[in-house]
Amino acid sequence: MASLRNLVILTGAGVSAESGIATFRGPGGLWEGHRVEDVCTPEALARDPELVHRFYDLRRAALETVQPNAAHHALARLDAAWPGELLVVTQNVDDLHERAGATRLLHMHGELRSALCAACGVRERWEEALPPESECPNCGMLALRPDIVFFGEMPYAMERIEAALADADLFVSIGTSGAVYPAAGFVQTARHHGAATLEMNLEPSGGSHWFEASRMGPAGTLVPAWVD
Ligand code: BJW
Repeated sequence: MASLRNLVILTGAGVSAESGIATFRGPGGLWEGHRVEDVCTPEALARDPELVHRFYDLRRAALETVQPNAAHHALARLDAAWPGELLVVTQNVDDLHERAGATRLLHMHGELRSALCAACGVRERWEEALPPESECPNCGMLALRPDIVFFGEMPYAMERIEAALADADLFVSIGTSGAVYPAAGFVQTARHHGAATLEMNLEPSGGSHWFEASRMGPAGTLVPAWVD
């Protein structure tokens, strides 16, 4: 990696799979019996807020029982050691990257440990299970919801991500199916701006053909081998 200076690393559910957090698609995917595309929507939240809140309360509670794995730790080591620009853009809503020590990190699809006020837009740390009728500590409205980017909503920090992709020398995608946009299009953006591209995934993803190089296998093995 001697001639490289600026790295953008996109992570998805496959990075947390070996920590025991289920991926979204494929056997044993998260919303069993439901397609994630059908339930992770603002309409589903409006229709049945209790169900959606209960689901995220369970997911948040489950964070207590999982730990970062070798892939999270390797990326945190890279973050600490890399002298150039580095940005880890995670689609994951768990906090395993930061618990491993990541500092240059963006959660583009939100965070389980955060609450979003649908009225004023303030984002607060989710200290305890907040029922749907909780008041926003900022504006007092009864509008707190999980700080999760649902389908049809704009992911976070897109301007910053686009800028990092435009400057990237290397774009690496780890553990994502490439099924969800705009993240699935980052490889094309990075290539357009001249970056080298590398995919690491358990199996070829929907976007594999966009990458110049690929390594197939579990992230907990591939990522430390790449970093160290
Ligand atoms: C391993 C492994 C191991 C396993 N090691 N690997 C038609 C065409 C194009 C786009 C659209 C369209 N219709 C609608 C859209 C837009 C839509 C979209 O993309 N829909 C698709 C379904 C087609 N996107 C949106 O609505 C987004 N917003 C948007 O587009 O705004 C407008 C906009 C315009 C212009 C610029 C920017 C924006 C919002 C998307 C929000 C996604 N939210 C979710 C919900 C989280 C809820 C929750 O956590 O409960 O985010 S969906 C879900 O999918 C989650 C994930 O972050 C996301 C991606 O999933 P990921 O991480 O790839 O997981 P999997 O399970 O799919 O794949 C795991 C991979 O790991 C697999 O490949 C395994 O093989 C691998 N793996 N174990 C390595 N050990």
